[in-house]
Amino acid sequence: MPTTNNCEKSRSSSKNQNNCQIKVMRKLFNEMQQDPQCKSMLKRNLNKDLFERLINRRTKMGSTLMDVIRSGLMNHDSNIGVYAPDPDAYQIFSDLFNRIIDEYHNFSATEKHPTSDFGKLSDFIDLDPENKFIISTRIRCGRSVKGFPFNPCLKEKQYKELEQKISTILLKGGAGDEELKGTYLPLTTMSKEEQKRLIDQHFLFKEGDRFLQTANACRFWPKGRGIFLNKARTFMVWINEEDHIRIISMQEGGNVGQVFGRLQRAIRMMESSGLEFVRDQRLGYLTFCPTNLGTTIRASVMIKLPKLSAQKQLFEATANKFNLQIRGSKGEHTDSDEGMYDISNRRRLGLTEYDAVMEMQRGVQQMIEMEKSM
Ligand code: ADP
Ligand code: CIR
Repeated sequence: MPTTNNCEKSRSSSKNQNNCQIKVMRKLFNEMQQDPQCKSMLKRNLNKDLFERLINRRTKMGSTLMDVIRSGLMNHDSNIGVYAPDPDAYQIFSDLFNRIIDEYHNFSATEKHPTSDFGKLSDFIDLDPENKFIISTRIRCGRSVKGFPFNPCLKEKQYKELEQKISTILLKGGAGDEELKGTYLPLTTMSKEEQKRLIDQHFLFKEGDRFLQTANACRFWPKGRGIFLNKARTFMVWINEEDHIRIISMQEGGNVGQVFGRLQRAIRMMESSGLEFVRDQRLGYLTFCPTNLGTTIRASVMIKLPKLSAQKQLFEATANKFNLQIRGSKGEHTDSDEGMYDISNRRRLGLTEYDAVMEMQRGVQQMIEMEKSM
């Protein structure tokens, strides 16, 4: 990882410090552009001209270009390399974000995200009724609470305020819906063993993600962070990890309809609680990472496809054909364990919630058919 110095770390509007930050940013930018190993969307989309054009811009909250690109400058193995330090950044740095958003979601600068539509639940099926391929199915979405900035601009007090607001709603919520009832476990009081167990079971977020750390998303950790989860471990909410809120529905097997139905009930419960979420006219729900904009939905299966995955090129080409993303078995930036892969819809913006989940369903259905015929 490239190094940075102290002056880069301080957020200040004073001219000297600003010049110092710009000097560091130029150096890191040049290092990234010259690194043949770096294949990130940041590198591809931020040319010298655009870099110089954006270098002095600031959002209303004082976020700079450095706040947007720090993670990509310091992690040359980033896929994307940018984050929005606050909601306004999508506007102020739109010349960079729009290019990356178009490349990732296939959503041009003139397009508008459709209104929410979860469609007909009965169209979603059990993808693996004989339990031969799919270990589990998970669908998650993210939400940002109105009136609060994103991670790099959140103060310690605001992390705690968000945690208090969201956990109170969750502990009260779920009236009449047993599956949505549960307990809140703050990270501050969780033992390391319990934390490891929950991570290994795929319920809890991992700690120390360097992409998030360098984006200034882990300040005051573990304060204000935690997980709400139901008894059956089929519904959970992450508080203040990458986004203010991550709502997750998951269960063993391949029943997409049951998982999506539970997620919809959880979203309705949160929406009727009085919490207001940040939604942009053009970009849909706003999130910290531009890959999560729009519906914010990532619908995935944890799956074993030994024959198809042995043919790496065909496996990847099939995923691309169906707009799917292949991740390792312990989340993003991890490897596959025992031939297990996490396969999900890649696009979340420019399509409805129904379409995002359907995109995963169709693609995985096709992959299972291919596996069976091999
Ligand atoms: P996110 O889904 O929020 O983008 P990650 O890729 O880090 O974040 O995944 C979070 C956790 O969810 C990881 O432990 C990952 O293995 C787990 N996970 C993802 N999809 C599934 C699935 N279908 N079944 C079980 N666990 C899953
Ligand atoms: C990266 O650029 O690789 C990290 N900041 C994570 C990006 C989001 N995830 C993704 O594209 N799969």
